[in-house]
Amino acid sequence: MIYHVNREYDKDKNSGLSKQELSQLMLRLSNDEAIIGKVPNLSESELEHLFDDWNTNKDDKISWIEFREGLNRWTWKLQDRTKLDQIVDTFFQ
Ligand SMILES: [Ca+2]
Ligand SMILES: [Ca+2]
Repeated sequence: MIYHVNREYDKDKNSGLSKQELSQLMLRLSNDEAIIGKVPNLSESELEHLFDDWNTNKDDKISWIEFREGLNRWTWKLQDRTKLDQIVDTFFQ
């Protein structure tokens, strides 16, 4: 699923996401919880930082591998334990 999304947003089909393509992809994810869970809206500078962080080989594009690994790291970093507990509690009430 994520792979498909990544391919779909790789507009120029160079097997990587440019900063602009990543921006469009993250916007889509922030508006669609069904794909990977809620992704927060990102500011320009946050996206800038995210791109640099995920682009581990510094070739100006995010490959599928980089995207997947970046997303994994990022999700853990953003994990809000209190919020998560609240959601789980609500779910089981
Ligand atoms: Ca591309
Ligand atoms: Ca890269």
